[in-house]
Amino acid sequence: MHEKIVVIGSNGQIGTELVSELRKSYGDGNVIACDIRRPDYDIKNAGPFEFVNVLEKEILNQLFKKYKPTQVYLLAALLSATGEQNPKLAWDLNMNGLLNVLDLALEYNTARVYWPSSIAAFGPNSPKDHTPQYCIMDPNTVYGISKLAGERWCEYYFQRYGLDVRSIRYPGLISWKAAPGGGTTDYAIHIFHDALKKQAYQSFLSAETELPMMYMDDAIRGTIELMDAPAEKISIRSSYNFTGMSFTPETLANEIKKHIPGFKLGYTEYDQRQAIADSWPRSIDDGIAERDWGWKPDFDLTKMTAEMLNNLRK
Ligand code: AKB
Repeated sequence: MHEKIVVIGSNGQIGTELVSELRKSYGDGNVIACDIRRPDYDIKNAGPFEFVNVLEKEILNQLFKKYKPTQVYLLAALLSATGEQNPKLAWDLNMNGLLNVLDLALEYNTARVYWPSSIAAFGPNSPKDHTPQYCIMDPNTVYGISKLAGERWCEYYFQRYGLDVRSIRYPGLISWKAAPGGGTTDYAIHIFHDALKKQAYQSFLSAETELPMMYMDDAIRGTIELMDAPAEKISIRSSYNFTGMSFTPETLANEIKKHIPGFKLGYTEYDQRQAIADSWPRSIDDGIAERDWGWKPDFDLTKMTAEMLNNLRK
């Protein structure tokens, strides 16, 4: 099938890299980058770009009408930390943005829709270690609540209308190309920038706060592999557990010290983000993703740290 792919939220941390990767496979002209902000990357020069606010349904409708996309990736969202500063906006964007896209995908016969969930869909009473696909989920951030509700909507649209929606529960994503977007796991990116600039970093999460993480190259590959998998292989229509590695600020700092021996890690005063991190899993069991579509991460802590430092040095 000739693919036309729309990526909404193309300027963000994931969108920036996803658009480049999709354009390599499907051709620059067939991947339409969309955001509310002008892209400052090659995205605009390489292929089509549209200004789109996912909450403006008529503009979104025009987008679907113009391109008749075969695939839509909806990445526009407010993340955990920013969401707590503006809970109503986070709910509105994360929920109504999703519903607008699901409705238009049905109306315009979009073959496949991708929407990301997160480890934030889990909560303080979810098992902390090797958190299974199915367990108690009691998120206590507005971001997590919107992700859990969004997962239920995705499954609902699949079961009720047959819409082929696919989703992954992303862990913290670590990348060097585009800035992170206001999450609790962002420390694991800031630490690399400060390690190179100042040989020191003040972490807003405590030394022993362990969280599931993944290097962006793995996240992009896994996302595209999920979208390319035959529909009959997809047994989860809410959102798949997905992980690459787990570490604490202290273990990450020790790995950085192997490259920058003088690196010093300090800690800031208590921050709201600590409470968010404490409510999330320490590690994730993603065995169903492995079984269904062959998911396997390539980057562990050692390989990711070396890659981050090499690329940021350039
Ligand atoms: C965040 O920290 O909010 C995100 C996430 C884990 O979904 N990176």
